[in-house]
Amino acid sequence: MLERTFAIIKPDAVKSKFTGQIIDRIEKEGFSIVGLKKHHLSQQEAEAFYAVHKDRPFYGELTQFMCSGPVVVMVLEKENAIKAWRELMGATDPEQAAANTIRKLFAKNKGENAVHGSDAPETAREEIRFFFSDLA
Ligand code: 3AN
Repeated sequence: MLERTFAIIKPDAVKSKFTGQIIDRIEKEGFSIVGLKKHHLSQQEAEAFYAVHKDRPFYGELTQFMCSGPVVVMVLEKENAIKAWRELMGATDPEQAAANTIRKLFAKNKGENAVHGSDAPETAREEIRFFFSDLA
């Protein structure tokens, strides 16, 4: 089933100039980029976007990091895009991530981990709507 998911290239990877390499990999893996923009999140936007994590101990660190510099937000389309993008990202902790995944190649640690991806169809719809109201 052709599906859409939502992706972010996080501030660490943008700052390190990995944007081009990550986008190149996304296209080589067969995703179509349906939407793409560079955006600098406000603290308020980061808190709203990560509201599901508000009770986690790393919430403050996570939201501050996500507005520490610009990000690239994207809507990706492919067969089973949600699962395919999470597989391509790799595990949250780059030390646990499989070889050749984006996090293995580009992430610094569990917090500064290069990319984000929606984890389920409902979150994908909500996250797409958050940044791309015209594509939701
Ligand atoms: P994933 O992004 O792999 O779905 P989640 O949903 O467990 O991972 O966590 C959401 C985000 O919170 C992660 N992408 C990461 O940036 C951050 N995060 C998760 N665990 C930690 C941690 N122990 N310390 C700092 N940040 C974390």
